[in-house]
Parts: sequence; C-alpha cells; structure tokens
Amino acid sequence: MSAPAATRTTVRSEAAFAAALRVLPGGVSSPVRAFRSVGGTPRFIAAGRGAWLTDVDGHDFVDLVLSWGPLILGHAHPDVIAAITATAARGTTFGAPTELETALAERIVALIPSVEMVRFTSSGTEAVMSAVRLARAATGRNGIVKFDGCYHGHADALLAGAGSGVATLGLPDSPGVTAATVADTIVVAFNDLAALEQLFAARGESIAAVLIEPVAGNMGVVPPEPGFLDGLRSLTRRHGALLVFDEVMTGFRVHPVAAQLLYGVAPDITVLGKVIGGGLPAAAYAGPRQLMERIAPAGPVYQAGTLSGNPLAMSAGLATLDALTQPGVWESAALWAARADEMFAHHAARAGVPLRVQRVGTMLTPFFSDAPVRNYADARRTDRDAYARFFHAMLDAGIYLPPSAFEAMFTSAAHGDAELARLDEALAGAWRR
Ligand code: KE4
Repeated sequence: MSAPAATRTTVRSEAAFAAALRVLPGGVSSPVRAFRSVGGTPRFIAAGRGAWLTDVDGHDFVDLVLSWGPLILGHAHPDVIAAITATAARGTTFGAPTELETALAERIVALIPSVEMVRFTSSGTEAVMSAVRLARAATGRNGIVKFDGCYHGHADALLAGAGSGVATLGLPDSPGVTAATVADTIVVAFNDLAALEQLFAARGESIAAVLIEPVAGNMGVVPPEPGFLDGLRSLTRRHGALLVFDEVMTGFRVHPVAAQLLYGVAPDITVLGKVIGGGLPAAAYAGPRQLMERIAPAGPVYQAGTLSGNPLAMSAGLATLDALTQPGVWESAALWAARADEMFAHHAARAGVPLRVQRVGTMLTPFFSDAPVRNYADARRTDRDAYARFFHAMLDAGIYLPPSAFEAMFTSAAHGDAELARLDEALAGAWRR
C-alpha cells in the first residue's frame, strides 16, 4: 500500500468529477457521495480490495465507509466474487423464481426468530415503503410515526422533517413531496418515550405503525436509551399499532444478526438491506406469516419489482452470510471497531479536542462534542466544521471516512493490524484547528 503522501494529488478525480457534473446531477448517483457537507472533490474510486480503496489518482485508503455498510467482509471477498461469477455464467436475471431467493429467505428465517417469511426488493427504500404499505393495510390505519434524524430511504411519505414541537405532523423534507403525502407522518424525537406516550394517548387508534432505526445510524450512531425500544414495543402492542424495525443498516452490523436480538425486542416487521445483498442491490421486508401473506400475490397488498430477488444479489448475499456466520468473523470486525474507538478517543484527548465516539458493534461515529448525542437536536449541535477539517486531514493521511458528520463508519472482517497502524498514524496529525 502506498504511504500517505504529504499532498495527495486529485487531478484525475477532479477531471472525472468535471465530466460527471455534465451528465449526472451533482456529479453523483446518490447525494452524500458528492462531499457537499465536507467540501472538496469527491474521490473517484478505481478499485477496492479487502479493507482498502484505490482512487483514480492511485492513492490507497483504509475504507471506513464500505459502501455505507454492505461490505462487512471487505471489498471483493473471494467467496463473494466466486459466487457472483458462477451465477452470472448461468445468466443474470430471469424474471422468474429461482431457488436462490428461497435459500436466502430460509437463511434469514433461521437467523431471526420474529421472521417467518421474506419479500425481497432491490433497495432499502422500496423495502421500507412496502413495509409501511403492509402496516397500513394490516391495521386499516394511516398514521406512521418516524423519528427525527432517522432515514428510511426516499419514499415520499418518509421524507418528512420535524416541525417545532414534541410530536409534529411531518413537514415535507424535499420539494416535490406534497403536504398530503406526509399528512399522516408524525415525527418524534429519538429516545423520547414520553412524547410517544402522549402521542398514543391522544391518537393511538389512528396509528398504523412506529418505524424506527433501532440504533440510529443516519444522524451518526445514536443508540436507544435503556427501556426505549421496550417502551415502543409495549405502547404499539397496547394500541394495536405495528412496530417496524428498519434494520437496513443495523442488520448484521450492531450484532452478529440484528438489533432486535441485541436488545431482545421483537418487531412486527423487519426491514433488511445492505449486508444481505453482499454489495449487490438487495433488500427485504420480513415478518410473521399472518402479516406477510397479505402481500401480492398471496394477498391483496400490491408490491413488485423487475429485479427483486436478483440471482446475482442472492448469490452475493448467501456467500456473505455463509462467511459472516463462521466463528469469529463478525467478532473480528467488532473488535477492530472497539480498538478504533479507543484510538479516536486517545488521540482526541491528547490534542485537547472534545470528541464523543458512539459505537454499537461494527458501526461507530466520532461526534465533535463533549456531551452525549441522544437525538437529532444533539447531533445538530455538534461541531460539523471540525468534522469537515478532520475528514480532510484523515483523507490526506489515507483514511476514507464518511463525507458527512451525520453518518456511521463501518468496519469489516478484512480490517486488521496494518489498517489499525495506518489509522493510528493518521490520527496523530488529524486535529487541524
Ligand atoms: P437504499 O434505498 O439506499 O438501499 O436504503 C435506504 C435506507 C433505508 N434505511 C436505512 C436505515 C438506511 O440507512 C438506508 C440508506 N442508508 C444510506 C446511508 N446513510 C445510504 C447511502 C446513500 O444514501 O447513498
């Protein structure tokens, strides 16, 4: 691996970005990739291998984004590549059932006790959107509760921001999202069980579901406070609403299987993504048979997808779960995260910089804050300019962090001592004022 250059040229990334800006809005296929919240030129990636990325200027980075979570085995894991290659040789998609979908669904059912059936989609957005539709159909109610700072994909009804006030009717969070489509979305502060209790007391009978990232990752890593998830479970059960765990990010990340097993709270519907596709497009919503058999064609709740259950993605997911469930594999990624956590804290303390590292399993966020981050309001109070400076110092030193203070970092089973040594070296000089 190349040593961190004093100044890493970005000539080819800059040229690539200029070309991309001419034909792709913002030069990217997903907003966070554009470096807008940290500034500078996004690095165009040429290759990934294990824990490392190489950009088009030939610079190597220890990757702590891992495509936003899917690559828990690291880039181009040989078992995953072999599985994809073997499947691709027999064709890439059929628009017909394959045994691969059944095999991956059986694997998920065996791992998650609250799940009896699975429906695959191609993205987390689709899976969450469909889970919401299923919850509304099953309860005959319209209201959906989400938490400020949690992200569940870009379906209109979920692009709802919080207004002022404890539990507010969602406000459109994007042009093009109409007030009507978020009129049934209620936004509450994460970890605020009292607000939920007030809300349910007032209008519990109109609420179809509470939708949550059981460990928030999209405002940075914010764990549920003790009793919060249990409280959601008993409130929703008491009022006949469903509890939907969006485990697109937390699945196989905060625990070897799922947040619901880490905290011992079983939701009615589980949404998965990222890791189950092994780096290819796949997500799923899942739950008990009596709910899932409402989905077409078994039942009337319509949902479909040309490439849902795609054979390549199923093969990559199966190979990933096969490798991940071997003894010690997940644990090695979690141990690396714990060692990185200590290293961040150690170097920040030496530099006299207030840093609060929040970590669950293999995902973590260093907040520039001296106070704990319990919710989105807390996250917004952290020093994002400091994070942006830190991000670039680390990038120049060969560490690829999320280009946003409100994201999670991810580790993999491919991260080892060499990567930790590179992190230590980078952190020693990363605290630019
Ligand atoms: P996709 O539609 O991007 O596959 O999944 C949406 C989604 C749903 N639920 C949770 C908890 C998620 O974290 C996501 C997507 N995560 C972001 C990272 N914060 C993906 C990165 C991006 O948007 O480019």
